[in-house]
Amino acid sequence: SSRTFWVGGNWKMNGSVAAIKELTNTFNAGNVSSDVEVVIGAPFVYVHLLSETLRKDWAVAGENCYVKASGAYTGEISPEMLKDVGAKWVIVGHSERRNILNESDEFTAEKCVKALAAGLKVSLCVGELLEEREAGITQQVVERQLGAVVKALKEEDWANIVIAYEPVWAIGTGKVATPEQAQETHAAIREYLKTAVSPKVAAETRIVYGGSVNAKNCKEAAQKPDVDGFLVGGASLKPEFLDIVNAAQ
Ligand code: G2H
Repeated sequence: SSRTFWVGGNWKMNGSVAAIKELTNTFNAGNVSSDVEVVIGAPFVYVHLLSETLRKDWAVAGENCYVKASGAYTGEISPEMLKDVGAKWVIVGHSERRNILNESDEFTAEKCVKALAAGLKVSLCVGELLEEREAGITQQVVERQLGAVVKALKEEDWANIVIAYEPVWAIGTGKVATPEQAQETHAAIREYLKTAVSPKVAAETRIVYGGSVNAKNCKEAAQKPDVDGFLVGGASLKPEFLDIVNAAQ
């Protein structure tokens, strides 16, 4: 397809100056395909360091942002600030923000709008909880999460969005979704985009899988027609991330 394979790292709240320098050296020396778009999400305080030291064919992401450019919002970080220190992307709506920080679908959608307006690209995370999968409402949950964003964006905005499908029961648990489970939900998301946005956006938007992806399990999933890459947590803190970048090769 015309969809360039996309692999994101999400370091979450991990790292230190020393550890990041070491990992960056490993990544910078890695032999990876030029057919892959690679983005590394780092904690806010390390975004500047990473954007100055990371190989220039890879991009840096913030892991979150606020919905204002500046002002009296103690402790928050704006998309404009992320851009100022070299980020090209931001991760929005990660399940840890939705579920631990109680961020709503609407707040998440507003972050997408403000991040895009500031010139950042967005890795938009969606995904169901274990009890939601067991209740058979995976698709409803994902469509509710996406629906808030669909409502807030214009059609052309979708060129700067990558959707990360991350079933919450597979996150950091070692319980990876099967390639068939990922493909099934990705195909359903694409079908939803066709009617909710447009056939063009459905065909062109990258939908990547996240949740316990590692160097061993990525190869088979990468072959599925609607799996356009990965968002990688734990394994993005290790040299094996380079193998995941090359998963589709
Ligand atoms: C899902 C993923 C990265 P992990 O949160 O966003 O993390 O690969 O550690 O499950």
